[in-house]
Amino acid sequence: MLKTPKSLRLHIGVFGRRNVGKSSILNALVRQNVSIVSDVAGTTTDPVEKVMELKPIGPVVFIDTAGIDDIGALGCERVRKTMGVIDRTELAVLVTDEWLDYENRLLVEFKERNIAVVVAANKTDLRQTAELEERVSEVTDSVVSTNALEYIGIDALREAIIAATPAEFLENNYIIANLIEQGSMTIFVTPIDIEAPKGRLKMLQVHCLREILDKNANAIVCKETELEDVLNKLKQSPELVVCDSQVLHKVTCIVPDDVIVTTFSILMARFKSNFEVMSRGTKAIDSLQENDKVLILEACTHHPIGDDIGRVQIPELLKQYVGGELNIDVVAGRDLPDDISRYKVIIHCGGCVFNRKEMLSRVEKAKQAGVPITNYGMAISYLHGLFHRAMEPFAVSESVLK
Ligand SMILES: Nc1nc2c(ncn2[C@@H]2O[C@H](COP(=O)(O)OP(=O)(O)OP(=O)(O)O)[C@@H](O)[C@H]2O)c(=O)[nH]1
Ligand SMILES: [Mg+2]
Repeated sequence: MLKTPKSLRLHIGVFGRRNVGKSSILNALVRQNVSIVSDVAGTTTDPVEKVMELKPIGPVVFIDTAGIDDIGALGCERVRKTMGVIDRTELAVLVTDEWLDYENRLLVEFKERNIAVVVAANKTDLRQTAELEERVSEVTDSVVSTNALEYIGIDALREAIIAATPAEFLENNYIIANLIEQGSMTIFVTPIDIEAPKGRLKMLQVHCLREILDKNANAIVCKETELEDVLNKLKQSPELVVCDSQVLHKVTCIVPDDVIVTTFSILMARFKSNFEVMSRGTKAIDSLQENDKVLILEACTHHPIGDDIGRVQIPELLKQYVGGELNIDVVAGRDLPDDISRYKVIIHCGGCVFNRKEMLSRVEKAKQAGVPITNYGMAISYLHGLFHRAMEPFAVSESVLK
């Protein structure tokens, strides 16, 4: 893999009203003309993304957005898209040339959602006084004066962004390394079926392999059909087996009981989501009754193929478990159905293509709607009676496991 996947990059969203200089600021920050600039209000319509390395943070993605004050039917649609970008924003650059109610509302939204904010008081060349900066300082402490046309204040803005970066992006945030010891052996079991990406491994698996190597530990990758053979060839049992959810049942039949077995999507729930909420949400499966509504959410929008896990496997397991029909909606991509409170439980995929913030935003929305949320790996292990085993490596309270 040549590049860090987008989902692992710090997401920096650039927000503000139309024409304040959002695209100019983004271009100046990345030193490239990636976003179109013009004096026509409403130039940026769809979010524009640019990935880059920002030392010392590392890989980031900047997202330019349409103005928050856009009007008309199309304008409303653009504002909706901009608000959607907030769901995946970890750090917001709020560009302004006059502090109005729009700015106030955006700031409140960021603060409520725990999103770090840096304000760029742009177009300094058009102002005689520091009135705007003083006004902003009353409501937030990170404000930088900029003139995007002449690149003035852009280095200071970059520094302010680095200073405001959430600690988890500066510290090491592991997916598997803190579950294994140096010198240990992990086996990855991954079916190479028609759903497997062509000619490569899933990025999550590559990421895990890299962490294992960094830890001076070892890994073997095999298909579920070869697992027994691989185990027979090893002189001692592996410390950990991680498999795709759809082969969990098969894998646990092969791997000795004293070996820890979990799934990639459970690792994802820990790495990218609210593990505690999702673990607790799993138990809601028990309360399902015939004809209840279940929402299955999938991050990728791939064309459904074969025994698709979200569309076929989980629904079948759920119906068997409940012993009757269920009303199951499967929704793929970024948009959530309007009223999620209609559902009895939400089952989410691992979310490899989402960043942590977007997953957490979804968990938060489920919480606000009062709907329990769980994830593919947890739900499948639960439905197979293997929840306890698949959750064993993680510190989960007994009340969740029972
Ligand atoms: N004088 C001055 N003009 C600026 C500055 N920054 C941007 N502009 C100008 O302001 C106009 C709007 O800039 P954009 O970067 O397109 O603004 P935007 O916020 O992305 O606008 P929309 O995409 O329409 O929402 C352009 O004519 C820019 O050249 C600045 O610091 N000073
Ligand atoms: Mg723009």
